[in-house]
Amino acid sequence: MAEIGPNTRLRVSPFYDSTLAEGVTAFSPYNSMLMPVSYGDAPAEYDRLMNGVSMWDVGVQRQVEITGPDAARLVQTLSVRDLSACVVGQGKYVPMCDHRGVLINDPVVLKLAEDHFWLSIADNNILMWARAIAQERGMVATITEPDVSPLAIQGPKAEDLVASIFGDWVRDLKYFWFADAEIHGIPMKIARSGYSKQGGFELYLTDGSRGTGLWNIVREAGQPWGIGPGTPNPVERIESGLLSYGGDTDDLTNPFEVRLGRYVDLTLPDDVVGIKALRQIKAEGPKRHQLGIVLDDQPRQSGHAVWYDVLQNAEKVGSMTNGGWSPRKETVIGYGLVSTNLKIGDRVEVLRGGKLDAGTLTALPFY
Ligand code: THG
Repeated sequence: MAEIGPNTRLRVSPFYDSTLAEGVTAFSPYNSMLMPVSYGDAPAEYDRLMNGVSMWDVGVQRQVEITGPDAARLVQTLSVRDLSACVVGQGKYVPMCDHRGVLINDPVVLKLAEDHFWLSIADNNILMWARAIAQERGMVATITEPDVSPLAIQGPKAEDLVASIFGDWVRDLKYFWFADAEIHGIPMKIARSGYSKQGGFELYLTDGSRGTGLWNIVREAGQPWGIGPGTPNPVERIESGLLSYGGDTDDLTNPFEVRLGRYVDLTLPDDVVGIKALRQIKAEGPKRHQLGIVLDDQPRQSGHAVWYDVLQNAEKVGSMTNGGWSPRKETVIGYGLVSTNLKIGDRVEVLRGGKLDAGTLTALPFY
C-alpha cells in the first residue's frame, strides 16, 4: 500500500507519537499537517463523544499570531464580524472573506491583549493572507506562527475531567473564553470550545516539546470517565450543524449560503475585506443555501468527504457536500448546498457511485 507520512511539507503535531500509540488508523491533510481522522472504531468514537469524554489531537488548528500597534485594526480588517465588543480573554467565531465576499476561513479569534491576537484557523493559508493585507494597507503588525497546539477534550464528562486536573475554576469559563493554566510545568491556555456540540474544552499547549506529557496526563485522569481517543467527529458535527470550511464550501461560497449570515455585520466600514461585496450579495439575494439532506433507509456505511450531485426532476440543483451514517437518524445524512429554488421538505435524488438515492431536504441543524 502507498504511504504518506511526515516530511518538511507535511508537519505533525506534538501529539503525533501519542496518536500512533493509541492506534490511529487514518489521517487527513489539513493546514499542511496530518490530522487524525479515525481510530478504526466509529461507533465507539461516537459513543465516547456523546456519552463520555473523548480527546482529540487538533494541532492542525494552527494559530496565526498578530501583534503590534495595528494588530486590532488588522484583525478587524480581515473579519466580516464586528469585533469591537470582544475583550481580552474572549474568543469569537469569525468568518473571513476575500474581496469577492467568498469565505476563505472561519477561525476562532482569541484576544490575548489589546494588541495581541491568535486566529485559530481552518484549512487555508491565513498567515500569508494576513501578511499581504497588512503590507498592502501599510499596517504595522507582526504576523507569525507561535508554538501552539490545541488538544480538544469533548463530551458530557469533559467538564468534570478538566476540573479534576486543573480545578473547579474551569467550570466558570464562558463559551470561547480562555485562561492560562499549567500542569507539571506544562504551559497552556484553556478555552471552553471545540468542534462538537457535546461540550468541552481545548487545551492550547504552548510548548510543543511537552505533547506526550500532556496527552498522558489527560489520558490518565480521564480513566474514571472511560476516556479514549477520538477526532473531530465526521457525523456528530453534521448532526450538530457545524460547518467544515473546504469540506462544505467551494471557491464561490459566501457566508450567507452556509448559515453564517448571523456573524456578518454589513455596517462595518468599507475597508473590511469583502464587506462591500457582501452588501451587494445580500441585496441581490443568495443563489444557493445550505439545507440538511436525509437519505431514505440507508444501511450503516462510511462517511464521504467528496461532493455528490443533487438532482430534482433529473436536473442538477446542487451538491451534497459532506455526509455520513447518523446513529441518531439511523440513515445517511449530510449537507446540501442547493439552489434557493429548493425548500425544506422537497424530495431530491443524490447521485452516489452511479446510483440515484432518494432523500428529503430538512432544516439545519439536525439537532
Ligand atoms: N477550534 C479551534 N480552532 C478551530 C476550530 C475549532 N479552527 C478550525 C475550525 N475549528 C474553525 N471552524 C469552526 C467552526 C465552528 C465552530 C468553531 C470553529 C463553532 N461553532 C459553533 C456553532 O456554529 O454552533 C458556535 C459559534 C457561535 O455561535 O459563536 O464552535 O473548533 N480552536
